[in-house]
Amino acid sequence: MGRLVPDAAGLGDVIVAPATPPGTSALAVVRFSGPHGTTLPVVRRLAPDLPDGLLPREARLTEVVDARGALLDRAILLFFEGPRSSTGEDVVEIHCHGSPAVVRAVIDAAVAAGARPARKGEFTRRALGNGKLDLVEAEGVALLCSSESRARAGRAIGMASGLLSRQVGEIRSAVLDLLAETEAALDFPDDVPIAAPERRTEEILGLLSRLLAGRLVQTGERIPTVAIVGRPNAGKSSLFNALLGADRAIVTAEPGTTRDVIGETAEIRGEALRLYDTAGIRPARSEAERLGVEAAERAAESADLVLEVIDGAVDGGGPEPEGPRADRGSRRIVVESKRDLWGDRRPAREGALAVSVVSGDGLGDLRDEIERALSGVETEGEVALLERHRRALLETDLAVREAAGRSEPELAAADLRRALTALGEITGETATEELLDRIFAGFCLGK
Ligand SMILES: Nc1nc2c(ncn2[C@@H]2O[C@H](COP(=O)(O)OP(=O)(O)OP(=O)(O)O)[C@@H](O)[C@H]2O)c(=O)[nH]1
Ligand SMILES: [Mg+2]
Repeated sequence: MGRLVPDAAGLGDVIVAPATPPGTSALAVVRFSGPHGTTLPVVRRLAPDLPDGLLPREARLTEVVDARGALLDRAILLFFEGPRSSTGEDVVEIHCHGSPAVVRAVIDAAVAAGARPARKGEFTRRALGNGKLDLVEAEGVALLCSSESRARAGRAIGMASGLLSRQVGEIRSAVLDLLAETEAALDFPDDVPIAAPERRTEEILGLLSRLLAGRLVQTGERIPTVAIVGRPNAGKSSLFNALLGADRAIVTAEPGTTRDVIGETAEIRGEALRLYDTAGIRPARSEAERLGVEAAERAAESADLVLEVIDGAVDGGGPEPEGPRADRGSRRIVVESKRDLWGDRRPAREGALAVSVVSGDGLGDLRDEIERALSGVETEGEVALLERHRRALLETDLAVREAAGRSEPELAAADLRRALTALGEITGETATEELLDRIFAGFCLGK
């Protein structure tokens, strides 16, 4: 049967994409989704020995072949029949061996069999279209799949699992009640008590301010950078390794060991950050050292946080580092190293945090300080918001306040409808295609 309108968005296509990241792993998942009855015929061309009566949700070991019938892999295949699937359509997952070559071959074979490579976020967009999740939940999924730290993942899961949507829903139903009362006052001006709307307005504003107190997160949020700097031999590389939990940088008793900037992603108190070890700063004795010192200074200048390491084993804590001393606006924590060598003879220098990588003393406090310096915000029990959500909530707040100040019910009702539109933009009921395009462009492939 021909279509009445051309399917420009490709909604009728069977789409395919890897659902797992590139690189080698034990398993990789290739996922298909298509309208009812379309997915299995495509998949059968890849997996010709699938039985006719394939049951939904039954794991099947099957051979996967290319267009010429050559064996690509033996894999587990799962069929989820719409609407009981992640997208609401007929979904097939092929769990193959986690080799990038196998995954590529399976995708190529799928395309030869009639599937189309999915666009960014296309699976989630189909799920949205089929009412499997709302827009906030879709955004939460995107945030979750780009989360590099536990804390960030924790905030995303609140969004992805519908926590924010439920709270927005609560506000929405309170606004709807208020609107109903306001409209009743329009129709039957004499019957409605005046006091009720005030209490309801208070309730709505209270719910809004609770939500607005939530932490703002950004999609594609850059992870913060932390540079460790100081004089040669101060113990920078030792601290770098200790914070990383791995012996990544070379440590020796010889000053000038580190010549280059070494960057690694670390997790501190659940937050991901990029940690840099740098060359000790002193008048350079060679071209390589000079370049290393310059790179260290650049790293310190561009970092969100600088850990300035002072050698506690040198008399009196040693001279001040000559390098990136001047305050260039980045936050810094002064760390006095090697506490095990001096800690029972004298206190730490003023304003410095004493640590020892040998005894582990002070490392916990340092992690807390780093976390505090980078966030400055308490994270317990908060609801994460995207800037887009915050703007819509502020718009709702304004509209509800304006409604409360009106003496004419017609005008109040118009304000409240504006509030409902703003709330609907958050969960997607009143979101435009343009907004959806913008949001889904930020998704990863295969989501
Ligand atoms: N006892 C003790 N020794 C430490 C501690 N931290 C570092 N050291 C020693 O101090 C020396 C220098 O350590 P590194 O970590 O290489 O110092 P660095 O600042 O990276 O030095 P450069 O790369 O040369 O600038 C090594 O011999 C370490 O074993 C500590 O907490 N306690
Ligand atoms: Mg070093």
